[in-house]
Amino acid sequence: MTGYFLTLEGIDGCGKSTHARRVADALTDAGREVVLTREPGATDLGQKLRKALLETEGPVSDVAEVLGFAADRAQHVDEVIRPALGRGEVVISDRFADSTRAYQGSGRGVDREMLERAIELATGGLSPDLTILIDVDLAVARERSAETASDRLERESDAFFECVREGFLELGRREPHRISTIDGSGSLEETAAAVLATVHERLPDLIRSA
Ligand code: Z5A
Repeated sequence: MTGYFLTLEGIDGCGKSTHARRVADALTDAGREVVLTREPGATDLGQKLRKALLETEGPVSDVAEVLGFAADRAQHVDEVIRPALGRGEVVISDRFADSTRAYQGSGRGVDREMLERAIELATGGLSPDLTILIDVDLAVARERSAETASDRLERESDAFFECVREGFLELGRREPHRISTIDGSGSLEETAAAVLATVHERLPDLIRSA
């Protein structure tokens, strides 16, 4: 059986963790082995890097931030993602390399070539079969994530998050064959139905070969 790699992306509070769980449940019900995972923090090393990346109070340089997320991703790919794909499982990751492109690239303004070199090093060229980008405007995202604790990145300005959102949308326009952009501003059920319809349409073998 072929392994598949799906990622969900979007700004904080767009609903991607909720919809990643929904897709995982639907594919498990269809008889697939599913690994639901996330970045940063899916491994033991990743947990420590996540804490450092999101909770450090002192200064963190842009390059250190890029390399921190890259180190988390390298361990994630090596320890979790590649082995599961090798076993023919479906890997669903809540965030992957597009988050680096949007947050560190469009948000922080880090040089694109440098980012792509770090991504290539961390992933060894592994790219998702399908990425679902859940797009919501900032007001909706802020309302949805209002009750969760605020970390170093979540404290960034509205202008930063507008750049990150636009960065994600630009990635969707640039790579429409891989990235499917879904309007996440409707109800939970409406968005869940749109996400599942996209998975069925883009990866018909995923269900057929179950
Ligand atoms: N980061 C980075 O900068 N560079 C990188 O390379 C990587 C990450 C990999 C990780 O934060 C931070 O790391 C993140 C980007 C950065 N920082 N920011 N800002 P995290 O893992 O702690 O959190 P997150 O991934 O940003 O988001 P989240 O808190 O997990 O939220 P979410 O996944 O987008 O949303 P949710 O938890 O699924 O939903 C939020 C609520 O909305 C929840 O109560 C849902 O029931 C509700 N919801 C969801 N969908 C709907 C709809 N359609 N209608 C109504 N309500 C809904």
